[in-house]
Amino acid sequence: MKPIVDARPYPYAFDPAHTAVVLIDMQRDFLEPGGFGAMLGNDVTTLQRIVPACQALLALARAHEMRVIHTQEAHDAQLLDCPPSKRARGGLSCGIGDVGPLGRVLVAGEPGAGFVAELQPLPGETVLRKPGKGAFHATGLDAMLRASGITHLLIGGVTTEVCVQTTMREANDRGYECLLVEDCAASYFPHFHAAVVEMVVAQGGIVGWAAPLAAVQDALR
Ligand code: C5J
Repeated sequence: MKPIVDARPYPYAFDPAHTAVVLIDMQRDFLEPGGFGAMLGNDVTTLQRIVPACQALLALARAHEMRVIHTQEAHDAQLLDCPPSKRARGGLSCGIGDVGPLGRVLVAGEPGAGFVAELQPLPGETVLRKPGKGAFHATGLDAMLRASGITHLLIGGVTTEVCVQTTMREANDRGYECLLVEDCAASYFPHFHAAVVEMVVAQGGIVGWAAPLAAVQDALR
């Protein structure tokens, strides 16, 4: 019998052998003072609050030998994969590619692009660098998932209405069965987070399912 999560809008059944946990962009640039998110004027503490829940989600995935994918929004050093339009957004005096307190902002290999200390990938887990907001854009994610027989995604990370929601919509359109683990995702704007959860489950689960981490843990007991 497959585990069944008490989810909205209706129960979500999944086989851990065909399920990946996708943790979106839990990077210092979004969660720590001096990073990209803070430079845009955001209060990063709203994102820091989900770190313990994300640790618990990773622990669950590891205990049940689920595939784990950590995505990372970061550009190459020459910014060849960063559209000028993206760089210009926000009108920042120190923006993408510039040197800030956490190194060059959103550039691969710089301290800010790295994951927060509590959520470091383990050997064997996938780190997926992505230049866009969605994890399927300009990456090999779809091919990688299909090659591994992954059909279901448990999704968390930041920020709910930007990279998490974009990725979930991309995945849904590609036929993946997606569950948003509500308390493992966060926005700088809590009302945006709440709105995304409702958007996902509305209309019979038009984008997928949503449930708290405890419901996923219960399903796997
Ligand atoms: C943003 C993200 N918000 N990971 N990135 O620029 O959501």
